[in-house]
Amino acid sequence: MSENLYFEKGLAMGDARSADPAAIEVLKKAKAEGVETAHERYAAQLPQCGFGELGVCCRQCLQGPCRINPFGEPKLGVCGADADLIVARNLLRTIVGGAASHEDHAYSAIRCLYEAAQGKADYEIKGFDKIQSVAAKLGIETEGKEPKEVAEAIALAAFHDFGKFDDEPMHWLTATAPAERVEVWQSLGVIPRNPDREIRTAMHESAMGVDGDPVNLLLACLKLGLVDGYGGLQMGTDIQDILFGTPSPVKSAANLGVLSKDNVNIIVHGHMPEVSEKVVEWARKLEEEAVKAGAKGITLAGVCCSGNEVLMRQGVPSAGNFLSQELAIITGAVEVMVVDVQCFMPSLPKIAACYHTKVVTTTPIGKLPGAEHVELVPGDADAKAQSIVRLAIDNFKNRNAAKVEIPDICSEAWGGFSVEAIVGALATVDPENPLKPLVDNIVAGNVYGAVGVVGCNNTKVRQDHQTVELIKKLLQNNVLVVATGCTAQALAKYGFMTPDGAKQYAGEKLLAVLTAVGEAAGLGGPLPPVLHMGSCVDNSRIGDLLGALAGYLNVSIKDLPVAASAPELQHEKAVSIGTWAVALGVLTHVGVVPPVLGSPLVTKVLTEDVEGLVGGKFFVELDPGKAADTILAHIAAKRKALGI
Ligand code: SF4
Ligand code: MSK
Repeated sequence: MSENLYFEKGLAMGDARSADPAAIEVLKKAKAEGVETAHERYAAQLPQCGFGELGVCCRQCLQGPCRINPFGEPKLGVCGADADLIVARNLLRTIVGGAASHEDHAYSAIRCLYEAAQGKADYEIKGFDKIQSVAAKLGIETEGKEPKEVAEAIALAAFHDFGKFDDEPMHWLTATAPAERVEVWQSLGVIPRNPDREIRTAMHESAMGVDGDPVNLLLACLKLGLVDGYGGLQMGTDIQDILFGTPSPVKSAANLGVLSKDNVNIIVHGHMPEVSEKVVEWARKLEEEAVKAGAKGITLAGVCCSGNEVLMRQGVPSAGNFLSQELAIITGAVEVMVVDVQCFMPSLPKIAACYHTKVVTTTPIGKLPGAEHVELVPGDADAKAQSIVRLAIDNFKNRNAAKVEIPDICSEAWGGFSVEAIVGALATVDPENPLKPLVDNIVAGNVYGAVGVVGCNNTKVRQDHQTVELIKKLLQNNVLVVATGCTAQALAKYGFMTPDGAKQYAGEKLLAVLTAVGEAAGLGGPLPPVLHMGSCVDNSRIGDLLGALAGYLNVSIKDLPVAASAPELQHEKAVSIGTWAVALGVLTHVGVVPPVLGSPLVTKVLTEDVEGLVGGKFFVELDPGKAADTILAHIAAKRKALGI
């Protein structure tokens, strides 16, 4: 069977939990072996609390929990807070959670860069081009300086944003975002000054007895979206590219079939490339030891955004996205799953205990009872990564062959489409003016518009289904798609990230453009119709691309024929990323109902009124076909307004 038909195969298998035939196979194995997954735990939660679903439950003080009845009484919490206030406060705290996760992730990368620049960390700085471009945007002098000196100055500039106490905007934001956006945000009073300070203030603002104005709280949501965008995503990506290099196109593979029954299998899972890059480096160096232990070698694979990071830079295949993390262990073939921060389920050690798999935690804030803890710090990363790889090799002998079943399902997948790589490919068509071929094709309607599709899986919706159906329709209508996060891994599984995928899924006009650029760039065929731009923090790459296009056309991002979508979001981070996208001026689709419907006011501001302030807004649509129609209509309206 053609790998591109895996999605249809999954649908034909008729499993409401997943559209992925590999996942369905392993879910059957799990059932036969009596292993519970997130799907069964979700079923056990049903019906979920209606107050929680509407966002009208408040636990902000010990007089609560208070619940507002949208259909009757009570209408007020003990302190007098109504549904609008409770929903707005809860939303702000959700966005704070997302922004804090990304910011803390970025902070770890900055710390690692700082120590690497001083020669105190086990990391070589690889991204020399990125040092130049980031220094240029920050106004850091590079003339006559060693790259390490500049890298140290960049790390200090980042620390400065986290440490400053004046009321000036954070420098990383003003150095990155289009000036027009900065002006809009300034006029609304939502520019972050210091990302840590804004997180503190937002927690204070949303505490019992502080901000009682839901609209003011929603403005704080916008501010925290910008904290996420610039203090998390942008800093994270910039610094990680400096440390590990800016990705360039690379061929890889995706789905559980990337695991090997003959090799030691090591999975990296989480988000921090400081951890995953080191594990990859040492797994490659210690392959001989695995052979001595009776394996044919070592197979590395990734899950969630650690998987995206090492796919983008190292071509390491992806074993799957968020809802496949437990399934990877249930194949019975994984010696070690290494986790760092974010998106690993607390269930993992319990599932691993049914097999021989060892789960290894690596950060002081991400521990799991039942896992082994090997703290991987920059100054001792080599020794720690070696010990993790050796743990996996040593564990190979404990594998129970009778329990190993790896679905023979995986697709080729290309990754590595950083903005620099995309501009590089376009430069093969027009070296003087690389963005011109893309913009000319947008103007001519050959590329009707562009959509960034991001985010997670969610047990509430069939794994990958909404994502794939939405993207199929957009591609048929000649919309170029870029993807990150678990959504990118979803699309990778079904052949959307291959040159053949362009022939199968792209509309005629889009296919012609992808073919012309792909051939000029020496790929010997079309560019994939969905460009893998990386992990969740790499959404900043999409922001950079939008900024460059808007700059080229001399318009605001809000005027571009573009949209964003998170068809299967689950994490707080997806909400904070979406808020940043809206602040950038982008129409943003979500395919899972967020807990805001208990407040008609909040719902109206998010889906209507905010557009008048920043140009972007949210829309919720669970039907992927209808979501595609709304996005296409939006693109049509933007094209008309631009006169194209
Ligand atoms: Fe109830 Fe108000 Fe306390 Fe919330 S802050 S739990 S609404 S009394
Ligand atoms: S890992 S945030 S489940 S995309 Fe970035 Fe995937 Fe969502 Fe985590």
